[in-house]
Amino acid sequence: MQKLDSEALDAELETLATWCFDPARGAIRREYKFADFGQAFGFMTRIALYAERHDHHPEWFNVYNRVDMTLTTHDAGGVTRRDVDLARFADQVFEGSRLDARSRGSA
Ligand code: HBI
Repeated sequence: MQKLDSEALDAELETLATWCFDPARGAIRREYKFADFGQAFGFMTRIALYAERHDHHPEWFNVYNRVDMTLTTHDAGGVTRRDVDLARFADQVFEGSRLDARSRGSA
């Protein structure tokens, strides 16, 4: 898979407003914050299952309720559609977990 050229990447980033491009890494990054560690780990579990299914894996750092995610395609040396798809999936899971938390009255 080919990395996105800067025009295509800019167009994707317009609709991924919470993500930023790290030119030094050739990667996109975002931070997620949850109510607690259980919520963060539940999120990571869903992402891990997606990653295995698509053979495309995030670089991430977790401490308690925070997950920092960095997406790049090592094989392509930059950001590809697979990273954009994973970013969108992660955002959907995150939004879903926030709605769940709200309906339980815990956030
Ligand atoms: N995950 N983010 C990311 N980038 C890759 O290039 C990649 C991966 N997961 C598995 C994978 N490549 C395999 O195709 C092998 O290269 C290990």
